[in-house]
This record gives sequence, C-alpha cells and structure tokens, in this order.
Amino acid sequence: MAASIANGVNLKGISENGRGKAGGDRANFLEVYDRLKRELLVDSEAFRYTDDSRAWVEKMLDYNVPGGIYAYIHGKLNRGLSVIDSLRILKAGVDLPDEEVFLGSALGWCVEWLQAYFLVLDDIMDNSVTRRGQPCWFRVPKVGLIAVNDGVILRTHISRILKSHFRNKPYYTDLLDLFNEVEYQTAAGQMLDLITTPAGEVDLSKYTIETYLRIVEFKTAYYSFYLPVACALFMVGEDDEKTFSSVKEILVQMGTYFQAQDDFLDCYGAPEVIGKIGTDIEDTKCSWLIVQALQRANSEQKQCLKDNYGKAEHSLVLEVKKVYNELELQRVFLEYEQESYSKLVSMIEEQESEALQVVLKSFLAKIYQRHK
Ligand code: GPP
Ligand code: MG
Ligand code: MG
Ligand code: MG
Repeated sequence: MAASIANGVNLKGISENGRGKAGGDRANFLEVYDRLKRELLVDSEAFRYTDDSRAWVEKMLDYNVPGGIYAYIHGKLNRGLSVIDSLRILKAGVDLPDEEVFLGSALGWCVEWLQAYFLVLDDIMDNSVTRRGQPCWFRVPKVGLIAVNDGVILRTHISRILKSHFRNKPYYTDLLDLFNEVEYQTAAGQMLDLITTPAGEVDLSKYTIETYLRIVEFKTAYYSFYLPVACALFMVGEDDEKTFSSVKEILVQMGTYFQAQDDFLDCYGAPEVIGKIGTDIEDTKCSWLIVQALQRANSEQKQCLKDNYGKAEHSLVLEVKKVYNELELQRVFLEYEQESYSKLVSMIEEQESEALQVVLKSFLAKIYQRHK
C-alpha cells in the first residue's frame, strides 16, 4: 500500500446526495466543468474554431456531459464524484490542497466525458428515445448522425484534458493506459451486447447467465466502477499491482450488480425517475430479466417469450412483461439484490486496507437499492 493511504477513516466528508461537505464538492465539481469546457473552447495549435463550431461544441457538451439540470437535481454524476470521494478517503486526515481537489475533479470529469461519449453512441445503437429526462442527443433536430462524430469529439476531449492538466505528473502514462484499456474493454463489451442480439433474430438459447455476466463485466463494470477508483489510486501514488487487481475484482462484481439493476429498472423503473424509456424487450437484449425468466418459465411461458420478445409493438412488449410478472421477477430481483449486497460486503471486508474498505463501501452505499 502507498504510505499516503491512511487507516482509521470514516465516511465523513463524502458526497451524499449533495448535502453538507458534499454540497461543496458538488458545487465545486460543476465549477471545474465550466473551467474545462472553457479551456476546450479556446483556439489551439491543433484547431481553430469558427463561431458556429464553438457554439456547436458548447451546446453538445452542456447537453451530454453534465446531463443538464436533470443530473443536478437528481443527484447523478456518481461516477465523476467517485474520484474525488475516493481521493478524500484515501488521504484521510490530510486536508486536500485546492490543486489536488481540482485534479481529482478534472479526472472525475474525464470519467463523465467517457460516459457521455458512450451514451451518445449507445442511444443510437439501442434506438433509445430519452436519456436523463431529455430526448437522446441524436434525436435533437439538426443533430441526427452528427451525433456519431460528436461521440468521437467527446472521446478526444478526454485526451486533451489529460494532456493539459496531467502531462507533468508521474502517473500521466498510467492514466492514459487506464483510459485506453477501459475504453477497449467497454467497446468489446458493447460488441458482445450487440452481436448476441442481432436485429430481427430471436434465439433465446443464447441468453444464459454466463453470456450475461460476460457482457455486463465488459460493457459496464470497468468504466463505471473500476475506472474512478483506479484514477484515485494513481493520484495517491499507489503502485502495487495486487491492490489494483483486488479492488478490480470487487468493483467488477459491483458493476455486475449495477447493470442488473439497470436491466431491472429498464422494465420496472418509472421513466420520469430513471430519465429514460426502457427498450430492452424491443431490442431483444440479453437482459438480467430475460435470463431469469428463461430459467423459470414453463413451456407455455417460454413459447410466449419466443413469440413476443424483440418486437416493437407495445401490446407484444406487454405480453413479455406479463410473463415476468407471473414469474414474480420483482421478488426474484429483491432477493438477488440482498444476496449481492451481502456478498459484496464480505468481499470488501476481506480487503487489507481499511481506507480501501471505506472507498468500496461508500461506492456500494451509493447504488444499493437505487431507483434511478
Ligand atoms: C450500458 O448499456 C452500457 C453502455 C452505456 C456502454 C456503451 C459502450 C459503447 C462503446 C458505446 P445499456 O444500453 O443498458 O445502458 P442504458 O440502459 O443506459 O441505455
Ligand atoms: Mg446498450
Ligand atoms: Mg442503451
Ligand atoms: Mg439499460
């Protein structure tokens, strides 16, 4: 463990729904967004803006990166804030200088930029309708498939932010490598998600729990869970490979539980709360719910799923949901949730470092029993 990782820490000073000190971090975090955006909108040797292109990028960023006012009110920005939260815990007992708070926030924003890049493209691939309470970016008039290039722009911004603020840090190459690896893993997971369910083809025999676990490990867990914690570990100078691999194992499990929640909410969440309209049944997704349903369905119910899964008509989607209800998947999910929580707590408590235990528990507390 790095010497800077202190023992005997508690949960004080961590962002919880924007209250207390957290309110400070959240407000400061949003100020850092404004600063990073301003820096990106200035002409450089690499690119000279026109007035129109500067206005386009600014609008595109505001729409997709902070997630607009929705994210602020609904207390999202979890991934980004996790970097600064983790940093505070790992440096417990030491007041973070402003410069470190800025750098932790900037890295948090790199995670949010990565998320925005993935979501802009994922919504096109999933043919989604809304995201964070507003139309998906590609559905905005005059945007359409320009959104594909906007996704690429968002990705390139991450490299520019890292270059501007971290180039002279000893952990700069570690950060570049981390973002590259995680992007590779996520794109590979997204590929699995997409090729398991080609449009117009319903082969329910593919929807096994093994396939499911592989998809969600790669498409969600690394970028949403491992990435922010690994960023904080690099910032505190951690260099023990074993520390990274043991937290990775736990965070992959946590990310799997998180994606199962996402799949559950796709069907059972309220769109006005989750900010998006579910499309997993229409898109023939290998979702947690269909995997559970197939494990429990009788032959009649299996036939119903086969006939109706992956169809756009609302009445057919309702047929699928009827089978889910008959199989009491809401109850099954609550049991899975309890079990995942207990397993994760045991895994976390096996961690040697008390500070890392607090980091992981605070992350778990943010997502346990979430409704959005
Ligand atoms: C979540 O899947 C996974 C991603 C957003 C990763 C996308 C990766 C790319 C390389 C584009 P999801 O489709 O279930 O998320 P949501 O329900 O939020 O649409
Ligand atoms: Mg998707
Ligand atoms: Mg999607
Ligand atoms: Mg989903």
